[in-house]
Amino acid sequence: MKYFINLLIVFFLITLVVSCKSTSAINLSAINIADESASDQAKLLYHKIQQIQKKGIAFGHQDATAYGIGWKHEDNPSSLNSDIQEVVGKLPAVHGYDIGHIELGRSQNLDTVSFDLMRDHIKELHSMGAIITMSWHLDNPVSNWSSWDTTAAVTSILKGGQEREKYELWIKRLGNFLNSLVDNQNRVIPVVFRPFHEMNGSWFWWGEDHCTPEQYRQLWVETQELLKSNGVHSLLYAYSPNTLNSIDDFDKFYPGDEYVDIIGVDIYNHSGNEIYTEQLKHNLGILRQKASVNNKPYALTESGNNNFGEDEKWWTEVLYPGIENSGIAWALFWRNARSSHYFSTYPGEISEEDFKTFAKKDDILFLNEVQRISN
Ligand code: BMA
Repeated sequence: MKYFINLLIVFFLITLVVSCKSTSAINLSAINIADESASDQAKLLYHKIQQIQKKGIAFGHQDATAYGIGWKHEDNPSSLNSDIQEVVGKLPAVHGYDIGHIELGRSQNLDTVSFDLMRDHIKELHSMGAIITMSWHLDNPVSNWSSWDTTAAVTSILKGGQEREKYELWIKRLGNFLNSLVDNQNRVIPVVFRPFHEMNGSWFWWGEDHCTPEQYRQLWVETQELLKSNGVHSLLYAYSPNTLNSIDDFDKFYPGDEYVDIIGVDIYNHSGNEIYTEQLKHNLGILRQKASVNNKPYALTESGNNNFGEDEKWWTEVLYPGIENSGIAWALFWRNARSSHYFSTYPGEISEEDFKTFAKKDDILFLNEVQRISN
């Protein structure tokens, strides 16, 4: 009996040593990200993204659990629902949110998602191992209209600008929200933050025709400084232009390696299937080339088919050939807002069966698979 107990103790000690080794094997001080005071949680997220990239492509969906086609979370608040889960029985691994209107102190974002609901879902999804990413369709600080109002505004919020004070207040509100996202041990939940996206297009006030590349870079750097001075250290910063024609397009507004953690690109299927697949290959090739130099993880930060029409096999025949072996850590599909504005599938949708086939591919990862990838 004594021998047996001794054996048990030895076994217990070995297990302890092995499990401690696997956590301490991550050398956090060797992870250098844009925020030099980044939290351990942010560094662990960075590490997790690097691990995911080695295994496959995490499937992401915008506002996945807040609403879908024909339902919203408030209708059935007791459980986490998602169009994707209804189709394949699994939740997405990456969850995108937009925090537009947090700057105004509102209780709901620009798409009427309540910030309280967003916080609750982020807490729950993070505890299950999901990755959280955020875009920011902030209003135009000069005209007080939307992100799509292109009244000149960038210089007005840079240091010394007329609306600087307002912008500082906006960042304070944003910072308060980000710091309110805490796990059950009161640690701030890390987020991939993707501000001022699609800057190489001209549809947003921070876009190509509305500021110079220098002003854009200054906006990026000053925003990062303001967030840090508001005590926000939970972010990985993602730079995501819209579909690129060349590597120069990528470089034009790039804030610099020391201010960016993840590189991405937003590509929608606007001009037909063949062009889309080609754009994916070409653009993800550009990211791969950049990453081979700056060693940053990269992702398809927004995508989707905004006109499924007859595209029953869109997932396996149009999207997949463009992303397979690309090395991206994730692909995030935009929101399923209504049947005339959706970017992923849902029950009864034309590409539903094909999505099931796509989801079975070894390299397409859902929450249950990403959960197992340790920090
Ligand atoms: C856009 C559209 C808009 C939405 C915005 C922010 O691409 O989906 O309806 O308000 O994203 O989510």
